[in-house]
Amino acid sequence: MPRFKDPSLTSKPSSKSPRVVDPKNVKRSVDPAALEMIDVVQEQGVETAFDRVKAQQPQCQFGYKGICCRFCMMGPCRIKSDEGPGSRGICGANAWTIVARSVGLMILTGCASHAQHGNHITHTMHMICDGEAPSYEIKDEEKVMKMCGKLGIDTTGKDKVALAREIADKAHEDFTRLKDEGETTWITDMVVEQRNTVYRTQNVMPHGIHAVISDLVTQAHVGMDNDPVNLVFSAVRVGLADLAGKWIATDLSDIIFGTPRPVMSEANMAVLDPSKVNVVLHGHNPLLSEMVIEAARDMEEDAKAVGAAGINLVGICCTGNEVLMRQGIPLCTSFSSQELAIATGSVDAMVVDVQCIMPGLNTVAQCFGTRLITTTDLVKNPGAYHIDFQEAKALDHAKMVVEHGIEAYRERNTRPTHIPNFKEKLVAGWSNEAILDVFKSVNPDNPIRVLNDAILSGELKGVALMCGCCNLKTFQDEAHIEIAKEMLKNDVFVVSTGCHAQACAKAGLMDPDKVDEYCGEGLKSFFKRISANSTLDVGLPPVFHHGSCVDNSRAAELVNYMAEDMGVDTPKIPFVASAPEAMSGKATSIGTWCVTIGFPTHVGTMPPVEGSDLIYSILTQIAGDVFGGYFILEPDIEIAGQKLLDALEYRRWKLAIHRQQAEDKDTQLCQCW
Ligand code: XCC
Ligand code: SF4
Repeated sequence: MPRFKDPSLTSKPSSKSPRVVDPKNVKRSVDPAALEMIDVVQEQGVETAFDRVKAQQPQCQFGYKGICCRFCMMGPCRIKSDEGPGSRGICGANAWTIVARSVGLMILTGCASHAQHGNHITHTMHMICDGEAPSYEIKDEEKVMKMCGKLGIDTTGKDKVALAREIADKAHEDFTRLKDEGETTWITDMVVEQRNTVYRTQNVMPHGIHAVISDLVTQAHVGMDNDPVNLVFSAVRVGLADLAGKWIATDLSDIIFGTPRPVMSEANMAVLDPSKVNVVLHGHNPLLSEMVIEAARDMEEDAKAVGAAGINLVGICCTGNEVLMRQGIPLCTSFSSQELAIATGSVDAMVVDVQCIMPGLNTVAQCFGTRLITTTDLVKNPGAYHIDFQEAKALDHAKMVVEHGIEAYRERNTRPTHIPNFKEKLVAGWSNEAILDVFKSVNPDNPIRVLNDAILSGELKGVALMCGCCNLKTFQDEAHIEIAKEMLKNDVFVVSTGCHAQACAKAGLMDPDKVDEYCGEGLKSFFKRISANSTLDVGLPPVFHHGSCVDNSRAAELVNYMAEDMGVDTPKIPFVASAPEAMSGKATSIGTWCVTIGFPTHVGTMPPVEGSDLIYSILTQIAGDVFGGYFILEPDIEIAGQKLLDALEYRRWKLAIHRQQAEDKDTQLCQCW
């Protein structure tokens, strides 16, 4: 059971805080650039998500609670009463089954998206190793060797390409393995042994990623699984498959493009430059964006030939995070304000691949002369340009993207632009490898011990993974920034991914000059200690940019390193997760594995589960008993911060007691649990 110091706090929402904040207010952001652009589009009568969220109010309460079903054509069915025929769908499914199926479906879309991302990179790695994708290379030999170590691949006498091929083979097996053919390697070889045991005994260990997805889809069909608990446990298995898929994506991306290292850059709309050809890289998968970067380097002169000062690449969403982490490409904005970036009138081309590409984009693009370019047959948008991006001809196809940008710049001519003058500087690129390198200056033999010791000594209060989308049910970035500040003030080491990282970047929370302003005394002294002998040429920022959404795998790796070093299972570690503005199916699948790995996991926007008291209590209570992690559902920003700090404190207290006992009895820490 989760415990909070203040007994009035529980994992359920604390107060009557509204599910949709200030529903009729269109100025739904705290980002100054976004607020300025909302005024601009309002004046011009250009419709964006900020208008549409208002138009959708009030939202359907059946949908909100998860108690409507459209899974077959006898429906739609709604749960209208507590008893009698109105308490079930036509087939007899009750609220518990309907909620479990519909939430399971959200988790499925998330897992499938991350799996598609991972299998795309796996396929490309095969092509690279077979000489079929000459624009790419196996760049990071160190990561190849690290992965061979983790996966038990014998390296003797093999070069990096042969080894990369074996790694890709293992990943391919993880996607395609069928039931009774073994377990998912990117779980079994990545988490501590105690976790594997829990996953096996609870029967949630995934076999193959695609098979696990297909099983839950099957269970959700009309006339299939009517046991809500069984459905939830299948959804947990899908959550773990999500973790495996994204972990593969991270590891293989590092191998192909290099493991991120600290890099300086800037964030927010003033990174757009009206004198240059502005090309926005938007979506998720670095296979496309890395090539566009290379193409743009080759094509500077072409841009100058049409009168531009050069080519300016900027990022949005997780593509933005990928290219920021590895190449220092500046960040333009995050999910909710993607249309507003186009409304600056300065975006010549926006190239997209997969995920978080708003269907509303092209309408705005057409108003402002922006060429929206889709690149995969999984994402098309009527009226947009389409380049069928093929890995075999990656650089040629990327050049076509840049050509569109140059052409659109020529057409832009003297059309006015309006770019809000806001940007912040930042340091990104904090892979675990980069973080451990910093710790090495204190403890070269066992760098992770530096973090563990700081927590055990009380200098740090724990670690928080802050992640997830922006959701216009709340004000963009407000909860992201306020909860992060609360963590920093209370000496919590914050790693951040996805649109949370972008909120922090835009608010200056990744600027090393802001450490004194935002961090508590413990965190400040920790940073001072670890940077004293470090050879880094950049400062340490308050919040550490840990990467894109798939890179939440880096947080899973970090907690496993910590647990391994302490000799305990992952739920014993003072490590919490928070998605203050979760929105996508991917956020639900990430939240699911966060709980199974043992994180108290805060979600600030309510998932559609409140119509089933059973599912609701599984998420907030029973999960804690079974997996050690549990959901904290809390829209109230201040109380959410308190709950996260309480959850960390409880674990620190427990860890200290057991550590004392272990010392007294001269046993391993794990034996006293
Ligand atoms: Fe999309 Fe990854 Fe969410 Fe942002 S955070 S809105 S999923 S870009 Ni992952
Ligand atoms: Fe209604 Fe059952 Fe069909 Fe869902 S599956 S729409 S509850 S009849």
